[in-house]
Amino acid sequence: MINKEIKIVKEYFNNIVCSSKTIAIVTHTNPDGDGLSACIALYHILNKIYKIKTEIIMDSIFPNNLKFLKPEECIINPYDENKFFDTLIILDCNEPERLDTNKKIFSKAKNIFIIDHHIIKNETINNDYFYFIDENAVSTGIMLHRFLDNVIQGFNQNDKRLYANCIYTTILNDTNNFVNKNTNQECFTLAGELTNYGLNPAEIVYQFLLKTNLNYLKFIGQSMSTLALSTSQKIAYFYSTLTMLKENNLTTQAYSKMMKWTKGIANIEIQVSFQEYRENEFRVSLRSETKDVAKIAQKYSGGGHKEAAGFKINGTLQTVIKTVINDIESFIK
Ligand SMILES: [Mn+2]
Repeated sequence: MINKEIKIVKEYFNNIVCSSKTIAIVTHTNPDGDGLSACIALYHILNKIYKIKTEIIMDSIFPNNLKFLKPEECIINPYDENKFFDTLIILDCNEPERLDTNKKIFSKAKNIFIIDHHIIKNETINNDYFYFIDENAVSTGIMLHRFLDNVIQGFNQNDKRLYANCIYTTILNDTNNFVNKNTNQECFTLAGELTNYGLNPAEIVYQFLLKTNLNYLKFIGQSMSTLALSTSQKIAYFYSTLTMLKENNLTTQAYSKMMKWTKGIANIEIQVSFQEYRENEFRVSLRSETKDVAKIAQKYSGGGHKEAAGFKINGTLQTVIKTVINDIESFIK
C-alpha cells in the first residue's frame, strides 16, 4: 500500500512498534546525509523510546563526514543471512537493487515498511509492503518527523539534540544547505523547530558540509579541470578517476556531493559527472533545474528525483562519456 496520509502512517507505525521485538533499518547504497542520518534518528527512537532491539544494517564503511552523528552509540552490523527481524524499515530507497546490503534481507522480516521520496517505479511495488512515499518531500528525515513529532518528546535533552542534528543533516543533504530548488516552507519551519531541541545550525553545517582538507580540495581541482561542454553547449560535464583519488590519498567517499561545484554554471540545462568506481565501471550523476533527469537515469536502470538522478554504466571513460552525452543531447533536443 502506498500512502501519504500521516494518520494512516502513524497507525501503521504504532502497529509495528507494538508487535515487533526486533527491527532492522536499512538505507541505500553509498549511504548519505539523508538516508543514514534518518536511520540514526529512527534507531534512537526505536531503541530508547520504544525499547525495541534495533540494528542498522549496512555493508558500506560509515562515511567520515557523518561521524559527528555518533554512530558508536548505535548498533550497526553488516548483513547476516542467519538473522531474522520482525520488521524491516527502509529509508531513502524503494528498490531492493539499491539497498546498502544484500537484497535477501527482504525475506528476513515479517513486515516491510518503506519510507522514501524517490520516484517509485510501478514494477517494483509489492503489495505486501507498506509504503510511505512522497516524491515532493525534501528529505526522508522530514518524512520521519511528520509522524514522529510527538514521539520525540520522550527523549532526554541530549537525545533531542542528537535527533535534531540528524534531521537537520537530512535537510542540508537534500537541499544542499537550502539552495536546491526543492527547498520549501516545510524545511524552513522544521529547521526552526529543531533549534528548540538544541540544534546549532552553524556547527552542523561545518561538520557536514564545510570541514575539509587540502587533499580533498586538490582532488576537486583536478576533477573540475576536466569540465567540458557538449556540442550544443547545454550540458556541462566532468569526470573523476581512481587515479585522482589515489594521488590525493582519498577513497570513493570523496565522490559524494561533487555536483555542488558545478551547480551555478550559467546557461546550462544539465550537469553530469562521471565517477570511476572500478576499472571500466562508472557512476553517472545528473542534475538539472529544467529537465526531468530521472527519465534519463531510468533508461540506464538508474533512478532518483526529477532534478537529481544517477545510474551505473560500464565501459572505458571515453566511450562512456561519448555515449551518455550524445544520448542526453538527443533527449533535450
Ligand atoms: Mn534523500
